[in-house]
Amino acid sequence: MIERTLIILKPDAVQRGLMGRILTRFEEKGLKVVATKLQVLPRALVEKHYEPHKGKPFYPGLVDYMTKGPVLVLCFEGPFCIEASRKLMGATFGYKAEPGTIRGDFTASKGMNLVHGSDSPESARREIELFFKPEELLNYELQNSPWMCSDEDRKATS
Ligand code: IDP
Ligand code: MG
Repeated sequence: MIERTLIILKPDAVQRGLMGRILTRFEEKGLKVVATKLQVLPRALVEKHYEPHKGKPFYPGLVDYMTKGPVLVLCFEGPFCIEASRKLMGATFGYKAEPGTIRGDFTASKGMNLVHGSDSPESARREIELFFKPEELLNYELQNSPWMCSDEDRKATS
């Protein structure tokens, strides 16, 4: 199944100069960037994006953190892209995330965890629509795609 997911390299990833290393993880996995923008996110957009967490104790701090500086917003596409990306990211809290994952390798913080990734097809759809206009999502083939995605991958549902 070819899916799309929304990934955000959070302000700490930009400030710590980790954008390249984090992006490499996704590229090496064989996921294709179909849209990207570097942006200081308006508060209202962050509030909408994290609406499912509204009311939780960490919500105000999360909104502050996400608006503190530029972020790199990306849409990736690939086989089982949503689950694959979540695995690359690791567990939410850096100190609990497995070594080898992005969070596990680069942070021990609870909330300041470098990267966002959609957690389901429904949230991916909602989030991609929040951050990108349809015409900003590019349709193109990577030269090596026949070696990264089989017919079975395309047809499978999970
Ligand atoms: P996820 O990013 O792994 O999907 P969520 O539970 O969706 O994790 O939480 C969204 C974001 O909110 C986290 O990535 C993290 O930045 C922040 N967050 C979640 N729980 C806490 C907490 O207990 N303390 C501080 N920040 C938190
Ligand atoms: Mg989440």
